[in-house]
Amino acid sequence: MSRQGGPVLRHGQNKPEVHTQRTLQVKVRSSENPVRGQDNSGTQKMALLRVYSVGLALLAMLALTGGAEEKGIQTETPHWPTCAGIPGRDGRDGRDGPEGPRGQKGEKGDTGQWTDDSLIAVLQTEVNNLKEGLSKLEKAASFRFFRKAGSKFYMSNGEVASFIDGQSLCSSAGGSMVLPRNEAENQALTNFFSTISVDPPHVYLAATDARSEGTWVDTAGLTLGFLKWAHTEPQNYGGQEHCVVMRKSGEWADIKCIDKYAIICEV
Ligand SMILES: [Ca+2]
Repeated sequence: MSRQGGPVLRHGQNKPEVHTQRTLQVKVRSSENPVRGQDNSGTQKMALLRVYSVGLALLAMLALTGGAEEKGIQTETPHWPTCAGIPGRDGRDGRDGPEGPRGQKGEKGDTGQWTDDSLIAVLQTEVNNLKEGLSKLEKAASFRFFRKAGSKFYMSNGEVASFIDGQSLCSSAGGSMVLPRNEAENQALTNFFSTISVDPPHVYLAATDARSEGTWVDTAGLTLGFLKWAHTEPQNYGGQEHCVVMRKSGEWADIKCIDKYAIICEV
């Protein structure tokens, strides 16, 4: 039995062609215009080349993106589960640091209390000072003229004598011949001497250069640290002036030690 509408297979013929819709369309178009068929083949090649190029570009983009993600994964630090061990011993103490700045001055403390020993020591010192002052006053009061100047007493009877006699007079009274050690004492002695009327108006000082000309020393042999020479003095006139007197003006001059001048003592 034959099928209607189906292909007829004859002897000597090849296997019947099976045409799909696509092949039929291509065949129809190829049979209609062979030259145009060649154009379609070139167009397809160009289309394939474009698809191939686009595919290559997509692969390159995927490779770059994948590479970047891969780098990100490699740089990430893995976190491993940890387990705390036994704590170690404390380390050694470090060296002392440099000294810090000085602090502010503190408040004044409370006044301390006297102890029996310290109070007795202070009272003993005061008693000794009073005794010394009283002794000086008793000696000074034995003279006709006396005056307190600082810690000293100047005293005189207004008499005149040689240097040697004047030293003996003062020593026997419990004092010594006057000798100013500084400008203040020189001025105090000048003031006291101005109240005494004697002639000539000069007073002996306890200094000499008898042992070494020009080197003025006190009765203990110590070189004087204070001098108050008048203009053109000392002269050592005639090579015999080895003692010194103070004038009413307070200035000094060298004289002969055997000459008689006012005597003032001090204690
Ligand atoms: Ca002299």
